[in-house]
Order: sequence, then structure tokens, then C-alpha cells
Amino acid sequence: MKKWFLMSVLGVFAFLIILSGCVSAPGTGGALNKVLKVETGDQGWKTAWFYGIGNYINADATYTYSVRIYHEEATSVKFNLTLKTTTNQYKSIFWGREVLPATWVTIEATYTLNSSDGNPSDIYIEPQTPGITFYLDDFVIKDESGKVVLKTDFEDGTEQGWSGNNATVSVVYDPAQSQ
Ligand SMILES: [Ca+2]
Repeated sequence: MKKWFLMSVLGVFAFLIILSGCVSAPGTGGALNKVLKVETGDQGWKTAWFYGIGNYINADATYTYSVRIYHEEATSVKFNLTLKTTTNQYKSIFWGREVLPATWVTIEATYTLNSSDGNPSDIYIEPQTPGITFYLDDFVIKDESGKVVLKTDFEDGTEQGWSGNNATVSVVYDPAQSQ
């Protein structure tokens, strides 16, 4: 009888250990995700810059742009995605899209550059609030057929073409995962 009781207690312990493993595992979904950290200066514009976007996209063609953005400011921050052309025009792909605090938000927009405005030169993401730190991941451009023409996910640990303008960029682990 005593032995039976001991086996039952051990069985319950084993069950609890297995259960706790199941509960804690899905939180990170396995591997930790790498993202681009952007620490901006006192001006809020043109902070995360991708030069040479003309290597991936053309004028007079329609593309869908998507990017995930995250920040830990006290209030929502609005973000812009802008395409600079070879004739120094600045074309808004999206403008003032709101990202809530401590929440990864996916922003998607479709845009066609008219060749009368030049060819694609550079692309940049900027917050409308100056001086903040934000994070971006999975910047993807797809053509009309749905084919991915550019994807930056930072999983190789490099900036993958992004650089800072009045900002510092670096690849870090997702701050939402490490909390
Ligand atoms: Ca990533």
C-alpha cells in the first residue's frame, strides 16, 4: 500500500514536469528571432535607410510592401515608408501608420512608381516621433504575381542592406521574446 502511494506521488510529479515543459515551450516557438534595432537621433526622419532599392524594383510596376515594426515608447508612434527616386523625389508608400507600444504591428501597402517621377533609388522607414528606439523585421517586397523580390529578416545576423541615417542600426534578438 505504501509503495503504491509512493508510485502515485512520483507519477503526479512526472506529469507536472511534462506539463510545465509543454506550457513553457511554445512561448518562443523554438529559435529566437533576430530583428533590426534602430536607435534614432534627435530628428525623427529618414532613419532606417536602404540604398540601391532599384536593384530590386522598377518604375511602372506595382509592388506590395510589408514590414513588422515594434517599439517600447509610452504611447503609439506613427511610421512612414518613403521611396526616393533618381530625380530626387520622395514618394510616400505609407504615411502615419500607427504602431501601438510593445506590440509587433505588420504594416502593408501597395505602391506603383510612375516613371515620369524617376526610377527607384532608395527607400527609408522613419518614425514621426523623433529620438526613439524602434525595431523592424520581415521587410518584404512582392511583385504583382506575388513573387518575393526582396526580403530582409536579419536571421543571418547582418543588417542586410539597411543602414542608419541620423540613427544607429544593429541586429538584436526580438525584445518582445526576451521578456
Ligand atoms: Ca527576423
